Amino acid sequence: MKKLSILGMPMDLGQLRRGVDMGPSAIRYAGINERLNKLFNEIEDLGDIEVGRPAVKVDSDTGLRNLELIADKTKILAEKVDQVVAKDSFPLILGGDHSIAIGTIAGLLQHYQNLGVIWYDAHGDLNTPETSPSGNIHGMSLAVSLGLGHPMLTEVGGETAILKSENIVIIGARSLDEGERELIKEKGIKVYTMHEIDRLGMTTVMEETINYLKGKTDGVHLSLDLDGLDPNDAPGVGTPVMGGISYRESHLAMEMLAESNIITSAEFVEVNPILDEKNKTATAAVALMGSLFGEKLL
Ligand code: 6HN
Ligand code: MN
Ligand code: MN
Ligand code: MN
Repeated sequence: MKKLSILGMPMDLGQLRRGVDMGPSAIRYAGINERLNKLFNEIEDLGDIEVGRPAVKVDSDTGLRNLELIADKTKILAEKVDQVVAKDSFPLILGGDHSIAIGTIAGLLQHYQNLGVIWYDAHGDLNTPETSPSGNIHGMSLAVSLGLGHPMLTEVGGETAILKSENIVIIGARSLDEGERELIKEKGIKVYTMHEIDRLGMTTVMEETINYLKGKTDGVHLSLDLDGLDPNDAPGVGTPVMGGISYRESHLAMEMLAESNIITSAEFVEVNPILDEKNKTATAAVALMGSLFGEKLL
């Protein structure tokens, strides 16, 4: 296996609950290097992007929280991700809240014309300033990547960096706002809600996801929000929703992605150590990374 580049994005500006900025530390502390050591020829940790602790600022026109800051910081992340892909290394980004995906995906879109995205999440993150019930940008990042939302955010990667709606698969959804439902229907976005996961089983869900993306994409990004998992297995998240994907099902999903060989970048987001129980959520994240990168027991 080739080279892995780890990049921390300790940003908590996309939502209200402080502490998710400590996610990268918690994940490193859970033993990411030890776990992934045998699975790559080389691992480099690029450290954390400097976010600092700026004061929360609400945009008076739109009600969006920390709009300018998030635009600035995700632009820096996009450049870093771009550099990692350019040197043929696998980018693994540690969040931070899910607004960081705006930067990750913008960076990836500099290289992939037909980027696929697997959005593993309890939520759709498909709100726009018009539909958002909260003004929290972490609930808007997938819409932004589709080119929908505030121009300061949609232009983070430049004009050409737009994700295609037919290249997205959402897995684990169980909390969608009205505007998100409409957007999913309008764009025909493929979604496996908890209902389909229960009905079909994770094996079929992943087989279908892989087949759906394989032929038509030139790279696939895994954006894994830990709140996609059930809060019993991943309690350290800011917006938990009951009835989620189990730890075991998530392992299976990661193992099937490893076998398929389609994943070219990944991010693990929304780990909030303050809300966690003995670093359980970061530990789950690292274990899932092991499976994603092909760890085998025997
Ligand atoms: N996340 N749909 C809600 C909102 O405020 O827009 C929740 C979003 C959660 C976002 O978990 O990444
Ligand atoms: Mn999310
Ligand atoms: Mn979520
Ligand atoms: Mn396993």
